[in-house]
Amino acid sequence: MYHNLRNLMKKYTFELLQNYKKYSANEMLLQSHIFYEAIKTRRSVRDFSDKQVAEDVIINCIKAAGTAPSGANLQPWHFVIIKDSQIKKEIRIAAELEEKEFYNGRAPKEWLAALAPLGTNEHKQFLETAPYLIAIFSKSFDVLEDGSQQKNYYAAESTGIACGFLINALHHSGLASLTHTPSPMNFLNKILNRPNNERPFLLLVTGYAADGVKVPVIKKKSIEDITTII
Ligand code: IYR
Repeated sequence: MYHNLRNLMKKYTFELLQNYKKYSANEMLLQSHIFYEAIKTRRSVRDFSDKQVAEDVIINCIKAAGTAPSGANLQPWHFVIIKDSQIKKEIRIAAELEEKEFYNGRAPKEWLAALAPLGTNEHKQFLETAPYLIAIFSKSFDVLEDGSQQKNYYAAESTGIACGFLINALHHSGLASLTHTPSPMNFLNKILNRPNNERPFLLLVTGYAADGVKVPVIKKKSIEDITTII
C-alpha cells in the first residue's frame, strides 16, 4: 500500500545548476590540498572548556548539515541543540548509567580491548562542561500532517552523511567535537521528548577544547591502505 501516493503526482521543476565552481586543473589540485590540510587537523577531544559559544554558530553548522544529500531528498534527520544545564545533567546521568554497564560487563572483551588504548571509561564529565550537546535523530519514516506514514530511504546513511557535514562545519568554525554514542541511547527520546519514529543516532559534544587538552597519538591509515585504484 502506498502511503506516499502524493509523491507519485509530484514532479520537480528543474533549473540550471548555480554557483558551481569550475576550477582549472591546477586550482582544483590546490583546493583539494587546502581542504585536506584543514580537515586533517580535526581531532576528537574528551575535555571541553565551559567557555560560551554563540548559538548562531551552532545554527549555521546545523544549516550546513541540513544541505547534505539524502535518499529521495527526504532529509530523515532531526537535530536537538541542548544548552540547558539541567538537561545536560540529566543526559550525563542517563549516559553514565549505560556506560557503567557497558564497561563493566555488557561490552564484549574484544570491544573493550579495542578501546583500552584510548583509556575511555564510564565518566562523562564533558556532557556537562561543553556548552552544547547536539543530539541527532534519524527517522526511518515521517508522520505526515494527516497522520499517515511516509517511508524514508537510506535513513541511516543519509543521517551519517549529515553528521559528517556537521562535524566538518564545527571544525571549520573552530569548534572541537566528540562523537559520543552511549549504547543504547533511547533515553534521549525520553529526556528530549522526541517521537518514536526518531531513532537516536549520535550525541555530538561541542565547544572549545579545554586549554592544554591532550589527545592520543594515533595514525590514520595511509592512502594505499584505504584505496584501490583500478
Ligand atoms: N560509548 C563508550 C565506548 C566507546 C565506544 C567507541 I566505538 C569509541 O570510539 C569510544 C568509546 C564511551 O563513549 O565511552
